[in-house]
Amino acid sequence: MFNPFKRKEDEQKMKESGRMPPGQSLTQRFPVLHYGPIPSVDLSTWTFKLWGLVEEPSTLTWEEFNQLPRTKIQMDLHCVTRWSMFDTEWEGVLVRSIIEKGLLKIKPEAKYVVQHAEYGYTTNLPLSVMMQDNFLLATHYNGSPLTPEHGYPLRGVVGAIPGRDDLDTPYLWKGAKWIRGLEFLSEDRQGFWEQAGYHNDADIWKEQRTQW
Ligand SMILES: Nc1nc2c(c(=O)[nH]1)N[C@H]1C(S)=C(S)[C@@H](COP(=O)(O)O)O[C@H]1N2
Ligand SMILES: [Mo]
Repeated sequence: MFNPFKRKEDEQKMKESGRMPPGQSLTQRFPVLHYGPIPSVDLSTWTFKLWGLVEEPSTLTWEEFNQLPRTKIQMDLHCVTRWSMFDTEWEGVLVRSIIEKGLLKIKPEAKYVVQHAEYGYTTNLPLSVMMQDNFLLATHYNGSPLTPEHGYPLRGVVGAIPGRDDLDTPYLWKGAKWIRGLEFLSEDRQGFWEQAGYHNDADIWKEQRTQW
């Protein structure tokens, strides 16, 4: 429930515990933020493609995607527009686990990954970041399937795992809602917001919001 007094209190706690990145403030609601319309999805024709610098490009159906090994993680989300949400719970597929299990074989030259979503939205990350524990191809949020506005049926999501100072943590735009595939590259290629001037690395602790 929205409660302004509780909000301030919780925000203070997060600041004291070192979980609040500079320039952020706590939100109690899950804002919806994206460019363009919300796609409608037919799971019987939905596919997820893996291509570029991979040994074998593949196209997974929804059913096949759901047979991949699954993981649950708790993360704090930080949006470049300055809201932060704490202790959110996500379930889905870790890119590292499909690579480690040999379900996806990437070529050694692959160093960067572009997420491709509906309507041409893209965002880029180094492969090393996408393989961390804090990047998930998520089907569920807080125990339920994603809602259409938050990326149903599948989204990339990236956030901070409390205590994991070893992880790079980018802002939330580095996770594409309505994601339909991953393209593996040897050279970096900037995505939608990055081309518009958002910071390529987007580190929440260094406050890398824009390139200007
Ligand atoms: N496909 C797509 N994914 C997207 C975006 C978008 O415009 N299109 N916006 C990004 C931005 S800027 C943010 S902050 C988050 C917001 O996720 P939310 O709406 O679930 O809060 O989605 C990211 N993923
Ligand atoms: Mo954003």
